[in-house]
Amino acid sequence: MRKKVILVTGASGEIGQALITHLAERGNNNILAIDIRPVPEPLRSMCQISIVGDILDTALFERLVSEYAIQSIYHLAALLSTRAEFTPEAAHRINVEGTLNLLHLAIEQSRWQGRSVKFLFPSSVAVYGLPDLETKTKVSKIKENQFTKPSTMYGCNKLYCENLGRYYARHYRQLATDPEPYGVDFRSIRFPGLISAATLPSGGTSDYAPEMLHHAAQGKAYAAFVRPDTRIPFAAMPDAVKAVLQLAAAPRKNLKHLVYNIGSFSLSAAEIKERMLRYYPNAQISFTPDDNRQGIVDSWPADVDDTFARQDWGWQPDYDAARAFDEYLIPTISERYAN
Ligand code: AKB
Repeated sequence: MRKKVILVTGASGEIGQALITHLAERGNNNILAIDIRPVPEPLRSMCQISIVGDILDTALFERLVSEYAIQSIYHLAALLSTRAEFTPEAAHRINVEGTLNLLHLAIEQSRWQGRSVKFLFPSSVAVYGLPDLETKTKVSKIKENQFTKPSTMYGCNKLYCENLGRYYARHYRQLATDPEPYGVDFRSIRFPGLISAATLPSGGTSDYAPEMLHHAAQGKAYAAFVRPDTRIPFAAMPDAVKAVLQLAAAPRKNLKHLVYNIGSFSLSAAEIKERMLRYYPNAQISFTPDDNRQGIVDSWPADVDDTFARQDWGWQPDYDAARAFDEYLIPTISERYAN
């Protein structure tokens, strides 16, 4: 008999580590973790098995089909927006072809198991492309169907993979004489910038917020690569995990969409600095905008309209800005660097 598992790709990444920790703390001992880097302890011990593997390795997935009955897939592996700009073709391979491999794995598993395998896909506010700051200000809370003209390879990848997911969910092999009995149960969230106290970000353009926090907590000077007035939506990592699991648990019949915005709080870089100084009065935080990275963040929305997520699956953040800093970020990160 094949072992029943939950597959998590990008297991060593920020969302991956937070999700696996959360699942393990609630008794899930059937996690199959995959990452291009070794899954670090204590995370590895929380998983049934962890594999150092490449999501571009189709032979790996063929082996997995023979050994595991994958109940659901949390496909978190990706090259984020800044890193993707330095290697756009590699980013396309990883972010798009890698996702295609996972969708193919999901459709195969759906056939084997006689049911639609759930596929949770983290998209991003990077799929939006506001043409200028005036429009960004006027739009304020962006809706899912507005300005989806990304200016980064990462944003293009995420938007295309949302559409790939829709194809695998509703139209896969639509001209076949034996049409697909079970599409993939594809579900996606467009995440804002995520701030974790437990892990450091890597390769994102929203990273100035968590970097500011981690530097202040260590007493290190930090020069943010954006202007003080730069504003995008953020969420505390525990809310990101909550949203993924809440969407995964929602009855399919309640979901009128495949892709959802979620919002928690929207802060300018200056407002983040101001909050940092309340806790770390001696923090040395300055602003040295990098024009190219600034251009990327300026194309992202100031905030998101998450009405559909609230209506269809009851989304409601646990952490607004005040609670995120007072009850999660500062206590957790202070403890992290005190030890
Ligand atoms: C990035 O900065 O690339 C990510 C994102 C906003 O999706 N954190």
